[in-house]
Amino acid sequence: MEPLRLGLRYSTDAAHEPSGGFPAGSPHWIEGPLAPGVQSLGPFSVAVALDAADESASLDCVVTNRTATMVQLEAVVLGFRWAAAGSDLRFLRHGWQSWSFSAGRALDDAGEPAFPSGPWLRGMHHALGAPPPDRAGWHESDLVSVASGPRGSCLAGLLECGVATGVVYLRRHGDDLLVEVEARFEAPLEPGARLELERVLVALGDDPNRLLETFADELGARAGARTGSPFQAGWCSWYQFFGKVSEADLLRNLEALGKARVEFPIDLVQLDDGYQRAIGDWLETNERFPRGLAPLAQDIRSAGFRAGIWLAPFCVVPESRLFQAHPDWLLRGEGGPFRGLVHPDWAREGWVYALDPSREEVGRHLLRLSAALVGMGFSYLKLDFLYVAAMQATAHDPRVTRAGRLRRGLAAIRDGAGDETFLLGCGCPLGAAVGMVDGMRIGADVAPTWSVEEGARVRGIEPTQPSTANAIRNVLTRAWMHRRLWLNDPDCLMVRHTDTKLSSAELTSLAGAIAASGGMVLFSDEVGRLGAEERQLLRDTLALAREIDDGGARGTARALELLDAPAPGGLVGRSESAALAFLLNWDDQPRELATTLRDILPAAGPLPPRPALGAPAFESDAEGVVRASLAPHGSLLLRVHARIDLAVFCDFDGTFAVQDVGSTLAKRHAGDRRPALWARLSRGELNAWQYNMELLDGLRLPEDELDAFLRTVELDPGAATLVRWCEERNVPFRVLSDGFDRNLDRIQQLTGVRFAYDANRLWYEGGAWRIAASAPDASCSCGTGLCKRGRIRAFRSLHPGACVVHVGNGRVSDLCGALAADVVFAKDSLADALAAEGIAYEGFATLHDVVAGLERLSERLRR
Ligand code: 9PG
Repeated sequence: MEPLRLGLRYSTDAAHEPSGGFPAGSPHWIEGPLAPGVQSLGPFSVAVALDAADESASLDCVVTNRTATMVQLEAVVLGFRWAAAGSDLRFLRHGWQSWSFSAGRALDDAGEPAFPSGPWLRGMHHALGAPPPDRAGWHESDLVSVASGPRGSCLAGLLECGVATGVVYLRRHGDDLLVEVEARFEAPLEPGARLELERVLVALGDDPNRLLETFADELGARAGARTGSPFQAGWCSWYQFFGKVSEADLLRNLEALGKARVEFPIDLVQLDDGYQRAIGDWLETNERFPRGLAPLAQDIRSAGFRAGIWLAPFCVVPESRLFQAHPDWLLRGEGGPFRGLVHPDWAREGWVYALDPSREEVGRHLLRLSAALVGMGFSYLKLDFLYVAAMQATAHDPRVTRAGRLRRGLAAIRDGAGDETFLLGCGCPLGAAVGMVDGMRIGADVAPTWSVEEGARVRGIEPTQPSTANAIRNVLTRAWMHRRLWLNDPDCLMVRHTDTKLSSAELTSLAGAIAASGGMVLFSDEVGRLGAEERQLLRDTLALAREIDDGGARGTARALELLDAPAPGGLVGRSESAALAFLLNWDDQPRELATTLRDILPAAGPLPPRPALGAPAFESDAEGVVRASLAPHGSLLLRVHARIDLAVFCDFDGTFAVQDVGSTLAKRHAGDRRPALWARLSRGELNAWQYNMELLDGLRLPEDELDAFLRTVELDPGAATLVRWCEERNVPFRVLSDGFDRNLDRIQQLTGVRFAYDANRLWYEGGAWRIAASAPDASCSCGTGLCKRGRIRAFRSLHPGACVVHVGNGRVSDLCGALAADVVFAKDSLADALAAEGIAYEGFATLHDVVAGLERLSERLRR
């Protein structure tokens, strides 16, 4: 990649140039060579710092207005050439916000297709309502793009942090590829003012997926991405009830979810659009929610779920009290308040207006709003239609850029909601939100139809409108963002066969895409009406998605043929010990699929692939070719077991963590009942799980007291190193705990150390603990809720060649696990028990010793 030119778009009659408004006339263009150092260009002096490595370079630009007058800086452009790239190229057309089209296109000479409508509609899904006139013939992509051809791949993007908005332009020039990153600033620079632009990243490589992962790693690191939330599983009202949801609908489903809790391990219940008095008045409900929001949040919580709620915090309609009280808080357009969108169900006239977060008062309002919702008991906020704040409109403070308005608004919401509340971005420009949200919708809405229904299509934005195909396309093309920028929300799963036009094959394809992505799983069906098969599909999707999400600290899913049209052919997610390959037929016709799995998964183990989610019949031969007949929009989801040489299972209480969480809590909060139960346990009248049930089920331990205790739990000093050691070597690592999922999730969040685990279930109901065993084995003498021997045997049956290590400290559940392992690291009473039986083990003091032992062990296994 060769740096080519540095250009600026600006105008000097800044007085009547609104921030982010459509430029009145054509701005000036000035350019010089793109080279490290300082140069004067028109009214600016521009300093470029270049940090180049073998295959990648990052560029930091500082622009200073060296004149005595205000200058409107529209954009800074950094241009590069990829010489001899070849002529047969495809590239990723990446969209601006959550719902925007993102997929591969041919890098032909036509450039970005003309938009069939005006700049206002275009501006909902593109950073720019209209590309600069000199971009005719260029292809366009928002935030980032990657181009690929026979000679490899090339990425360019802006590491947005809430100042500029990045647009990437690409065009062929003979056999070369020209790539330019436009950092759109669209704000005034005062005399002498100095602007540090966000870093531009360019990189070459073989694999477009890997380049995008690197881009996301860098962006996440610079913007402080929030990626540590536990796996999110829940229920959402929207895709069953849409805008007509009532309190009765919610309570009925809440009850059904409570009853199905062990069957569906979800802990979030989220109310969507339809409760509010008016768009803008989020704390007041309409007649379908007569009790208001606070009692509802409390009902959800006392049923043992986290309460989530939808709002469009930057949207306002004239019918709202907010609009009437503060008409001056709105972004402005030509001749009046700026119209952010049209939504006939929301406003009598249809127009929806946008709050202007460049105003301090708006920031205070947003802060109070989110604090009020969290105060009522909501700990998950789905923030929707966020793009309206960042559209090209006139702001009160023109020095706050469009990306700055979004980031300021989100920061105010975060301040009010606190660090612990899960914020989901939706309809959200992607770059500027990194570091602000915990989860992000990365595609269009799903719908109970495969494609957008004939009558509903809006010319130009069809690929962004609600439809299951539109949603799945982005699940595949944006998989690389997961746990690098946030947790990906692929949008809701629907498993029902009634109230839907989706065929069984299409429903299963939606489920398969979500599962292989390892993203969030929210489902949206009337729970009580689901039949046995539908419930099975839901259970399996939850389990598979969680397994993939557990597969690494960052997302593992990669699109197959990322840049193919109309969309990638599939997605492969990896767990610690297997891969899930999702292969989709995008055609409206049946299709014969023949795919060589070896190419997709180099290290497949000896066992043949197994179908998941009721995949259609398939054949696989010795060469690793898989054949299947796929229905229209149907798919094949295959679980492929990786070749595993070494796997590590580790106890939690007293081993991975210093304290024994369960027994400390029991001592403190059920101390009086403990001696009698302990005596019965010792006499063999109770087994370990029965003892837990007697002691802990119904325990009245206030949630904040539990939380205060969990904050004191320390991990073993070598815990993080052990997890990293395993991840770097593709050695499956899993905590096996006879403790509880809720506590393990919380401890991971508090310590920032993520790990896969099996544990028993814990939830709160009516303020008291409820517990359920996850994998007891009546035939095993351990008597625990999670038989470790059973887990290890299940693993071995899939990975017959693996050397299995167990690490532990206890003489009940750990002894059970140790007896099933090949190599045991033991301390405390486990060591004594093993010594007494004459069974070999390696002693340890901290998990650092275990890492050293594993190092030696893997050395031996290599020989
Ligand atoms: C609630 C919904 C759901 C959904 C969101 C969002 O282009 N459109 O007209 C359009 C309408 C609705 C929409 C997206 C786009 O859906 O993604 O999950 O919360 O709002 O109104």
